[in-house]
Amino acid sequence: MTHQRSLQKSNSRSGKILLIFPETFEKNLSPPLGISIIAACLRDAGYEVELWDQTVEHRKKINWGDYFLVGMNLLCANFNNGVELAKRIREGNSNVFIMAGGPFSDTCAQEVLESGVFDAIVHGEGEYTFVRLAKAVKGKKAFHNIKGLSFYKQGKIKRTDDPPLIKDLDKLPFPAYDLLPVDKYPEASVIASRGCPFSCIFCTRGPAESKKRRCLSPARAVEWIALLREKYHFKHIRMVDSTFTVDQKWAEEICDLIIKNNLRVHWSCQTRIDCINTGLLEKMKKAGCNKIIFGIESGNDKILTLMEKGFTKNNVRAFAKMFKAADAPSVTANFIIGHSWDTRETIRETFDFAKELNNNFGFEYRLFLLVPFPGTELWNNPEKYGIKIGTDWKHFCKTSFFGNPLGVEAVYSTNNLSSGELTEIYHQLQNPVFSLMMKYGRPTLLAVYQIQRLLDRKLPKRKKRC
Ligand code: B12
Ligand code: SF4
Repeated sequence: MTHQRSLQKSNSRSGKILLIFPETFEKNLSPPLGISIIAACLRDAGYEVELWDQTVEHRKKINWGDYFLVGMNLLCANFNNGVELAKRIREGNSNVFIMAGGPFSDTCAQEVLESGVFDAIVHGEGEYTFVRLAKAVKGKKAFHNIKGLSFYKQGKIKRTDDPPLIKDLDKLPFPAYDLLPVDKYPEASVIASRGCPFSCIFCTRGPAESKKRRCLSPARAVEWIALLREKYHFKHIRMVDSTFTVDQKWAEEICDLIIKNNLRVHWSCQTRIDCINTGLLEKMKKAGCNKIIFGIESGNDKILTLMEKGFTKNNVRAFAKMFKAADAPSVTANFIIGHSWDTRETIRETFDFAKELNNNFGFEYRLFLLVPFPGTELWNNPEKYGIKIGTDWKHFCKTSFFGNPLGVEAVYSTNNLSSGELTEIYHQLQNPVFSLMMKYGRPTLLAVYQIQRLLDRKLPKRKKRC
């Protein structure tokens, strides 16, 4: 039925557009970039726009009749909430045109459209596509030739050609921060480049990303950081580029400009151990970088090769030595457990490697449970990798040490480990007692674990994060 509604919708008397980040199990730590950059583009094109980040403003008084167009950012984690919200919006305004974009919509357009509440999906980068679509919907014109969309046509889902990647990122406006309650976020994020040329099989990159990397000019990137520091008074900025230092000269220029402009900001970023050198590490620290996150992923060389990571444990050790000799920001090493080829033994190797880096080089480490997100090489070829993937979207989200680990469940099983076993191992890893279990064996440590739980009950409860 959705497909028959589309063109009559713009009869709505209203003239505003609302972009929403539907609620998930945790709050956004920083203003969501995707919808707020699109909002700025729409405003530049003359539309009246509002933003609602439901993760930080649970309830908001909204008169649905005011909008002719609503757009939502959908992740696996908020797809179900997005559908429920879209149903409520329709009850309040049956003429409204409802769109979705973001990682889940981009990779699972069929599922989103089959929910029956969305009129169209935007694939990839949404900035220019959404402005074109708004124009068509407002003017009651056909939108079926606009590139980068999926929608129902004559009962079938049609996907139009992909638009070209945005060439000049400097031409995009900065996010419309003034439309968000910025004081509700502890930090802000900046994306100075889009894309990553590497091929790790578990990685989705993100809808605005591809193998081809595009960068803001260093001057524009630093102007963005200065805006957040000086106008919005954020003290910490997370650079959310997939791999910040692929182009080391470019990264160094950004650092030079931060230093030259005396921005006095703390920032973090993520990159790879093979995309960095001593000079850059030291320059980053001088420019206020206080943490670099590296994806190390496994403590087993064979698995590193099979996942196409492109480096070995010895490469990591060599990097760690370089890091130790330099005046560098602190390092967090991310590991994933539950790769297709993981066994209890290789997970032990991963855990031991994390400890080795911690003991010898002071790296913090975090262990994530793998999630084969839609759009990854793993998701596209489960048989090839010997995994069976479930589709309970609410478990395609809680992956990690971020937030509350309770409720995290493996959404897949491998040839070696069932989803139950993976979940169990993950939860054991959340507890320091697990390290002893690795050393002394399961039965002894399960006993220690039970004793610890009994002791825990006598201690005051830990505060929940969200
Ligand atoms: C920064 C970031 C975070 C930050 C901040 C998020 C925030 N909003 O403030 C933190 C650390 C908090 C975070 C948390 C999580 N994240 Co996160 N995050 C990212 C990251 C690295 C960058 C997002 C970003 O800002 N991109 C830049 C902007 C410009 O791109 P964009 O958001 O994709 O938007 C573009 C398009 O998608 C599209 N678009 C987006 N929305 C809309 C809406 C409409 C209407 C339209 C038309 C178009 C459109 O147009 C935009 C502009 O081009 C991405 C990976 C990536 N590179 O994208 C992962 C990513 C989005 N996160 C992911 C996940 C899983 C999570 C967590 C669930 C992790 C966890 N805790 O277990 C949580 C959930 C967050 C929540 N609120 O519950 C996954 C989502 C995968 C999926 N299919 O669902 C991603 C893709 C990374 C991955 N693992 O593959 N995240
Ligand atoms: S995991 Fe990191 S290095 Fe690998 S493809 Fe994704 S963004 Fe690039």
